[in-house]
Amino acid sequence: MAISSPVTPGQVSCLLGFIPLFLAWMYSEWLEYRKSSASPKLGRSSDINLDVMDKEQNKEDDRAVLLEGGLQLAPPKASHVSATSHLLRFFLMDEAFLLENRLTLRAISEFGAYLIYFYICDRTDLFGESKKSYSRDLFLFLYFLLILVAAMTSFKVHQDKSTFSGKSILYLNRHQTEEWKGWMQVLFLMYHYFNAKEIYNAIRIFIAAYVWMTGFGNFSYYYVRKDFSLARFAQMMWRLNFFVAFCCIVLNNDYTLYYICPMHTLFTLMVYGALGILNKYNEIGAVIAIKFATCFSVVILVWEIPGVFDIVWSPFTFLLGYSDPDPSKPKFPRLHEWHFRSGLDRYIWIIGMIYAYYHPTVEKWMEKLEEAETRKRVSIKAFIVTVTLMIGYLWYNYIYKLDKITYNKYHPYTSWIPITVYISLRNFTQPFRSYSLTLFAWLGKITLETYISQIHIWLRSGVPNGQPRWLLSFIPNYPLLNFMLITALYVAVSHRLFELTNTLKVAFLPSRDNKRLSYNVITAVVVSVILYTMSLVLVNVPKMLV
Ligand SMILES: *C1O[C@H](CO)[C@@H](O)[C@H](O)[C@H]1NC(C)=O
Ligand SMILES: *[C@@H]1O[C@H](CO)[C@@H](O)[C@H](O)[C@H]1NC(C)=O
Repeated sequence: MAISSPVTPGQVSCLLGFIPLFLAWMYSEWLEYRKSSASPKLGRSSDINLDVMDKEQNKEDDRAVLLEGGLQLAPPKASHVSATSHLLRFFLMDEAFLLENRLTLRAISEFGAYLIYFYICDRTDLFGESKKSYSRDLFLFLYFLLILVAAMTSFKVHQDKSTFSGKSILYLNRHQTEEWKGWMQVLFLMYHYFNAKEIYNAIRIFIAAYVWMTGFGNFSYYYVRKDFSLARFAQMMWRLNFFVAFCCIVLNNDYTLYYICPMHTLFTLMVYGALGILNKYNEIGAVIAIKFATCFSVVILVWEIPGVFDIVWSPFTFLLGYSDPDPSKPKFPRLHEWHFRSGLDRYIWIIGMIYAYYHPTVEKWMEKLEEAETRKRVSIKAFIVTVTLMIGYLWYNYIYKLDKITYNKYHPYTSWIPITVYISLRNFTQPFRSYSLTLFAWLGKITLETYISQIHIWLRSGVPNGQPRWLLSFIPNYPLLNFMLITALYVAVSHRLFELTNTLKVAFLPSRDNKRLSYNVITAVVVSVILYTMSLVLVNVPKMLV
């Protein structure tokens, strides 16, 4: 098994960190086994931890669902966990401690195992690779097949969750948003797999739609819940960056190779900042208007005025710089990729915030419309649908059909058109609003993981920072069979990674205990620095000896 690039200190530190945790997990399983065989009745006691965690998670989810109905909940009670030195207990191999944290250790081990799998698939020659090929027929066949399957097996009519509060239907329901993400994600991924160049422009729209949702979702959340706490902030960053951070270290890639992650992190921070600064005055309409105007001005300043972008971002080149190692590609400055990616969707998150702000108004208006007499209702709706379709058609004809380079120039200013058309058509009748295909919603939940994993365990990049130009191949010469096998593995692993990110988040980022949270953060930093120093030495000593 040949390794395609030299080992980095980052990789060595991950391994050094992983091995003791893995051994500790094995040991804790053995302790658990011994305990349960000694007293069978108590056998499952340490699973409580996970149960509690699951419940916690469900509670969070429930609250989020309620929130979408515009309900406010009383702040939950603070729970105090003593912050005795966990690290010390770990080093002493304290049995009770290991038993208590067995499931966390298990999650870490599983997570580590996937990263090793990523490395083996992408950076060694153990498995083969094959070329991408595009056939429109096959592409559409697969997509429509998936829609058929989804429609037959997972069609669902959602009952409105907030009827008790007097509202007739939840216009922005999670199922719908997640389903929307799913629709787009499948096409986005297939676009990469089959190298479907002809839908390039559509892919740009999908990414804009994700960014729109970032603005929309986060605005609604912070506007209603006003939770700008440290814990919440840390959890948000964890959700967006935990997995990708490890991918970067283990595979020795730049952050911007996974450009979706820095982009969403940036826009999430912008929404957070926009609402968090002077958040006491958010109820005042004029303040919100000024905030929107400020957002626009910041974007115009940074992205539209030549030179400003470089001044603002060049200190972050170490984090956001990227160069494609492929010698056949033109050489650009390190920040070029980041400029391009962040620039394409620079406005759409603000549009998302504006839609979120007016959402309750539109909702009320739509409720009234639903109650209006049939003739009036039908004619208003018909009018809206006709206008929407016309605008959609004009956009398609004059903007979408442009070639890729020209299209990209117009994209930042026009991407709101197709997004608005979709939203308006998707919501125009009440039954239509309440349907969703849960299979797509399920896929929509794990978009971040499927996005990151595709590069390594579905496609293949081969070298650090390489674009995924090949397909991973387990069964040579059987492209379709291989596609099926690889895809099943890939989706399953992505789904597990999604769950593990959550499990570990609950374990390491307590919601209502800032002391423990800071303690965990400091510990993580200290441990990483020590591991990294050790690895630097380990990697460099043999070189110096030679
Ligand atoms: C309509 O549906 C989309 C999802 O398909 C949702 O994101 C949006 O908020 C809805 N619009 C309104 C006005 O309710
Ligand atoms: C905020 O945006 C990020 C990035 O898209 C997303 O993952 C997260 O779920 C959003 N938060 C809320 C509360 O909608």
